[in-house]
Amino acid sequence: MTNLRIAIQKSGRLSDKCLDLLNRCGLQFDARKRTLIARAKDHPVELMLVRDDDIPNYVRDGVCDIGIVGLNELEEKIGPSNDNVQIVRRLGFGSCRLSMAWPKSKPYDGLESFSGKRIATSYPNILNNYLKQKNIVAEAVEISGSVEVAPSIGVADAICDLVSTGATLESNGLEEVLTILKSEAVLVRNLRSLDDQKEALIQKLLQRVDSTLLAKNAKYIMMNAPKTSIDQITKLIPGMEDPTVMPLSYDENKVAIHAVAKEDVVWETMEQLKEAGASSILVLPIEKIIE
Ligand code: PRT
Ligand code: ZN
Repeated sequence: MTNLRIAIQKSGRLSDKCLDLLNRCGLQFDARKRTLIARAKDHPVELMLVRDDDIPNYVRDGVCDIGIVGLNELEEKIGPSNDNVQIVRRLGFGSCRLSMAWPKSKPYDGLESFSGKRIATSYPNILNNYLKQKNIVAEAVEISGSVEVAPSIGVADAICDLVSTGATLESNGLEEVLTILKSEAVLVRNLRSLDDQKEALIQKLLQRVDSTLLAKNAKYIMMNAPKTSIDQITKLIPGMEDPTVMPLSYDENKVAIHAVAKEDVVWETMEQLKEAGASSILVLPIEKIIE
């Protein structure tokens, strides 16, 4: 069997989170040296550390079997549907949006304002598809970095770029006016080049990814509560299923409630639980879940 090859970003915003996810799935790599290929400990798996721009094509062409990449990069490089590549999981990190932004100093009057204008972007394919869909004729000016400075230096009238907090647009006098694509890191696979053993390995990896994603948001919650408030209390906990309710030896009017909450338990929920009579409330992280 040849090794299963996984491509991730060598060095950038997604690198550490990708390595962390794979570690949690039981795959350990010596990727500190940041060589092109790192072999996993105890598994027939290789990690390819590359630029994120190359990952969609590597997966499409079978250079790698699996890749983790931003949805923005995937859509730009190979489009939303490709016979050879499938998005198998959305991973919930690297969240951002591809948006159109317009200089605050100029009047903006809806999408029509972009007609006949030059729009700087690193995502010309996504932008051109969008403009075509909306029947807007405008020029996409491709720029590979610092897109946000293009209007101030006269290279373009507006921009189309990734936004996360909005601080970069703000500090360049730009206003986000339209979102074209909501993005996050996705796990993609090649659909063709896999033998049975690789296929089995991918299925195992996907199960572990699911467990990891489930555990990441879930919390284990424990508390004591008056018997009379059990119903009220269990309704307050987000995504709680089948709590375990146990008698307390020292107080027959009270019980201990233990449960897995499928979502984070925020301070407000804990305060409401306290108001409903709960005490000694503990919220603990969960490392792994298999359902
Ligand atoms: O070297 P390589 O080609 O591998 O890396 P890169 O420089 O192309 O990518 P990198 O590491 O910057 O980003 C990798 C991926 O992270 C992107 O493809 C997105 O899927 C995701 N991501 C999430 C982001 C952001 N958030 C983000 N905020 N990528 C870029 N930005 C940039 C954006 O371009 C803009 O310059 O951050 C700035 C805006 O941030 P805010 O917070 O000021 O709005
Ligand atoms: Zn890149």
